[in-house]
Amino acid sequence: MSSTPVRSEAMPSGRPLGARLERVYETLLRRNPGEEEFLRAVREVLEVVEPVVERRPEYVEAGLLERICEPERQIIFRVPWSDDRGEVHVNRGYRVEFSSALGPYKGGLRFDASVNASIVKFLAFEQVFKNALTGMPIGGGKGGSDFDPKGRSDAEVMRFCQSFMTELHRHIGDRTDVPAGDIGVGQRELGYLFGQYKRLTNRYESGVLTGKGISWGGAQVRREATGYGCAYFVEEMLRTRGTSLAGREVVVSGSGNVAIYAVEKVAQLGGKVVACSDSEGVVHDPAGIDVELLKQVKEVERARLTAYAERRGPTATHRPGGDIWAIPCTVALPCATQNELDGKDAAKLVRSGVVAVAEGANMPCTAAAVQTFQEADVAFAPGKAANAGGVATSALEMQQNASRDSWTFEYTEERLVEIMREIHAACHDTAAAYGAPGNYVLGANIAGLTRVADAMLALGLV
Ligand code: NDP
Ligand code: 2IT
Repeated sequence: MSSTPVRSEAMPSGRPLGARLERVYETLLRRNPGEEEFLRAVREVLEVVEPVVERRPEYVEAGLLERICEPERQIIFRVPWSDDRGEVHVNRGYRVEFSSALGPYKGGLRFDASVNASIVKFLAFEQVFKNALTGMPIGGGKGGSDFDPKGRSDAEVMRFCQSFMTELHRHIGDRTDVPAGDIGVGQRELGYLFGQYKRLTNRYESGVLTGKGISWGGAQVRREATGYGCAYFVEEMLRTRGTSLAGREVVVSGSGNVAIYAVEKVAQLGGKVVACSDSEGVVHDPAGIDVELLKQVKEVERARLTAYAERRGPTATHRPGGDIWAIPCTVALPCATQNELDGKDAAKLVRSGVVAVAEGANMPCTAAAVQTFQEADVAFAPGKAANAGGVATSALEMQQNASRDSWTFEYTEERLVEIMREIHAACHDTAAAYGAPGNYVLGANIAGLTRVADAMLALGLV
């Protein structure tokens, strides 16, 4: 796994587009120079759009393609804060409010040194289609900062979050824009952000953020939802092929929020996760990852994966800088970050007999990797479908906040399972209806796009 997020393979695939779509893309290139991640995310959608506009010429007349690629609003702001020694730091904050056609802008905040305008914009763009696929009333947005919480004290993280929210609070609200977590933003950060929002506005407005702690307005299952949802999506893909996760060896990259709960649900569904990773190395544990130990190390102690390997005993080995995709498996779940699995990694997985790959992370597979999986007839689920369980459960949290209610874990998980089945069916059936059975990339993009586009048509030229 590379710790550098952008590789040349991160560029769009370059498959030809029709003349009109090529013009849309040229405008995009001119307006967003060098923004590789954003350009690839849009190109992936444009590449499957041709048959849609043939069936729906009114989309073209209404300028929908041009509008859907341009964020409604982009906010960039300064975040000054001081560390424990009194030294001043200045970070950059972002919130890209991409589309509010289906509901308030909705999407996470990422705190990581690699965050820049292209990354936030690509994540916001993907979020629009992902959120549409959930069938819930949520638009799409994303935000974050190039602040890295790793190695910072709680007090430093709190001061940073308070400064970040001092600016962000003017732009968000339970009916306007509802952030949540993402890389580097978990319950600790959300707590400090919510506390500052509450102080600045003098309102206990629970629905302004999701992913909150249970005692201060959070919902059951939100913490688990992305990883659980990803495992359920894989189970559905395998079911359509007459098989299941039971008895399979699975590799999950990352060891953060998404990865931990993907590991847990795969095990509950009868699979065995034999490896996970972080940006420093890989843990190979052929006896099966001990998820309780993983939670203790990563969530409670905020320690590194080396601590897991030391305490797990002889079954586990830690390989600094190791290559997780070289470990044999039949199901692979990339759950760390963008562009972590390239064409060569995909070829290795195909050689080792992988039958299903689902993106727990956002855009972890390069365009070349996706093509390799599709050519080898591997069931491949793009992130906007496979990891949509997180944001869908955020929408359930918003529902509970709006009605001042709280649901049980069991009931909420049932809702999540139902939502993931519906997303799978929408992708699967749309792909078949457009003559590309089994192509979940095409199915997800077209199903998401048509939901957003139909709402935009109804709302007029805004
Ligand atoms: P966390 O911060 O909890 O965990 C991120 C994990 O990925 C860590 O193990 C981290 O290792 C690893 N990682 C981060 N950057 C890199 C890198 N450059 N190279 C290699 N490994 C890296 O984040 P989440 O689990 O919340 O998010 C993971 C992915 O899932 C992201 O793509 C996110 O956008 C996506 N996602 C998250 C959702 C959510 O609800 N949280 C919902 C849907 C998608 P280390 O500690 O060494 O940095
Ligand atoms: O990428 C994502 O879907 C998230 N980080 C979760 C967004 C949310 O609002 O729950």
